[in-house]
Amino acid sequence: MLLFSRLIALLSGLAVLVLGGAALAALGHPTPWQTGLQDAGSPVMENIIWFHHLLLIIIAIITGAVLALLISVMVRFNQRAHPTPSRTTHRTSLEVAWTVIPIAILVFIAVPSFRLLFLEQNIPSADVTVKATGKQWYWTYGYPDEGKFEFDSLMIQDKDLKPDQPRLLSVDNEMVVPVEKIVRVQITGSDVIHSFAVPSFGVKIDAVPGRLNETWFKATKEGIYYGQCSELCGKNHAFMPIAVRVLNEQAFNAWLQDAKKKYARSDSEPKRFAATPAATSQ
Ligand SMILES: [Cu+2]
Repeated sequence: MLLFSRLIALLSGLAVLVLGGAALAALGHPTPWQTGLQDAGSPVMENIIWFHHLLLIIIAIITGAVLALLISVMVRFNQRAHPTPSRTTHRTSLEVAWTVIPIAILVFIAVPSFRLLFLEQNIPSADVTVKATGKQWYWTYGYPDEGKFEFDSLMIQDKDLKPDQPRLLSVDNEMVVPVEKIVRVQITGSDVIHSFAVPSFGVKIDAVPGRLNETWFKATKEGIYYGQCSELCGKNHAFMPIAVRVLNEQAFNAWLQDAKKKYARSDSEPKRFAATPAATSQ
């Protein structure tokens, strides 16, 4: 009974940690003292958070059960309480149990795990395709189905920040997508390996030169979602954030018409490294 109440205390402590963390989290960006994951802005991230909580509960139960066993052994089988030890060395039913129970737990975890992997990797038919190219040290976005335009997205320096712009995350030209639409993101690198990551969408995928990777998300709420390059790519790795602005369909279409004119290029060659002076490796 005592052990049971200890287990409950441990679990409720963990629940406070998880819920407290969730309460501190925000949609689209990290907050000071946040301990949990960022709030979900896409169905995939909702599933990731659900799976994370499920695993945390399973881990807590296992840890509590092992702790209870250890304590009960220490109390019941120490030399004072139990001076003549039993000479038993084998017990088939016990050995079967400690093999079968862990297997059952792993199978129980595997089912939602594979379901989640399938959700992430099986890209539904897309409403919008965005191509993101990682460069030292900024991102270039293109909308291949909407014409040839591309634009560079550079971090805003501290001295140029407006009051509502978070430091090290804000950019001059955001990637823009419509709300409640399937967005396919094609990712590549132009120099070294970068990684395109937006935590609220549950997206993280390498940007590898010479290879086109694909992922997807469906933003469930309008707003601005921040992420960062997540593969060490050289000296300004920390200064190539990702900002995704999610608009309603009408506003998105208006932006698209503007963008086609604003970022139109007179030459057919893509503009290279126009935003930073001659970039070199490392
Ligand atoms: Cu990087």
